[in-house]
Amino acid sequence: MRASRIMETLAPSMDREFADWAVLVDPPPVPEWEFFMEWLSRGYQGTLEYLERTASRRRSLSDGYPGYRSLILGILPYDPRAFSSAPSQGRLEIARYAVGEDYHVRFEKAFGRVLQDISPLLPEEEKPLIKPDHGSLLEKSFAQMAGLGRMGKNTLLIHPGLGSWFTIGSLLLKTPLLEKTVPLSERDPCGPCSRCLDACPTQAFEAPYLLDARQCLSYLTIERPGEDGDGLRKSLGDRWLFGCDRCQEVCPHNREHPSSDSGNDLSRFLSVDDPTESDMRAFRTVHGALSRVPLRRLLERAEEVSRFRKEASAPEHGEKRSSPI
Ligand code: B12
Ligand code: SF4
Ligand code: SF4
Repeated sequence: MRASRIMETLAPSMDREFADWAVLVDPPPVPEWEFFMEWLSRGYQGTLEYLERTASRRRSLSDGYPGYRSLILGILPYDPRAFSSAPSQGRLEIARYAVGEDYHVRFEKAFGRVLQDISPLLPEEEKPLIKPDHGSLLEKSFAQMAGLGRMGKNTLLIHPGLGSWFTIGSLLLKTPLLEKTVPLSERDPCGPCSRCLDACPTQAFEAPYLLDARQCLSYLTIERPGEDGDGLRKSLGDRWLFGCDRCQEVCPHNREHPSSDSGNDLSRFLSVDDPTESDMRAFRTVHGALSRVPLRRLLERAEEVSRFRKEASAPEHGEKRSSPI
């Protein structure tokens, strides 16, 4: 009775805040957990120790968050400014998910408003948890279980209507609600396509659905900026300051998105070759997710790109070095 009353209030609230959403109640362990453990044993997580530390908690909701029974998943599309200009030659670029307000903050605000709506109906002892990204959950696997999409060969969740240009967040409740899921599409989103695997500038995919994070530009520019243990930075190219979108740009499921050159908002690009500290500070104020990386590291990465470009255009260098991206 309580569950259906909460659902009546929750549904319009979630519709208002998210592009799509689902509710899982007492979900079973995620079927991909065994694969996740195998992935860790191969060392593909690199320095992301938190994945190892929380590995057993990632098996199921009850392992990760004992006592929590409802997992409310929300999908937030990227900031539209991420698509208002085509990639701009010569400028430094950030991945589209990082455009605008940090998505962790966007989730906290959106779920915060949902909670305001439903909290009069929740029991007093309820302790809601908002978990965007940093939670001990295999989010894509739960989202797939709820029918919000299927994983593509690029390892990202592809939603039937939204492609993969979105982030996933969750709200956990101890109160059992009613499930709201969509039957998992039988259709494999990829079929014989392998564009993402072919387009990856660092060949970070060992195989379809299998990414070695240590080789991924997103890891190298965000999680491990400034280090060059094994010479990987040479393959970073001169396009990305923070993150990388190549395996999403080529995906046919993202074609419908207004990612063409309509509009002319260049806020995703850093328009100077040698940005000063105050340039970078201002840039980071617009794009909150960049605060995950120390300012000094961002400046070092910008310097690195600038150096690559100078080397590539130096006459004694012989043949012009072309960007791998
Ligand atoms: C660690 C991490 C990273 C690492 C590793 C990425 C990775 N693929 O694992 C790095 C730093 C490289 C990274 C990069 C990016 N990330 Co990230 N990342 C995460 C995080 C925190 C954990 C992911 C994880 O568990 N990886 C471990 C490995 C084992 O999992 P996996 O590769 O996803 O493998 C799964 C499937 O492929 C499947 N599987 C594997 N093999 C097979 C084989 C078959 C046959 C089948 C059916 C299934 C299958 O099972 C696996 C286990 O779930 C999640 C948030 C979260 N809490 O889940 C965000 C998350 C996955 N990242 C996200 C984003 C946006 C990105 C970037 C696009 C950011 C950018 N633009 O730079 C890139 C994309 C790179 C890519 N192609 O994945 C979003 C993805 C949204 C979506 N649409 O799917 C998430 C969900 C964050 C969020 N809350 O929105 N990320
Ligand atoms: S984000 Fe870039 S580097 Fe990482 S897997 Fe995708 S294309 Fe490769
Ligand atoms: S580019 Fe092709 S293979 Fe890669 S995720 Fe998209 S549909 Fe699948």
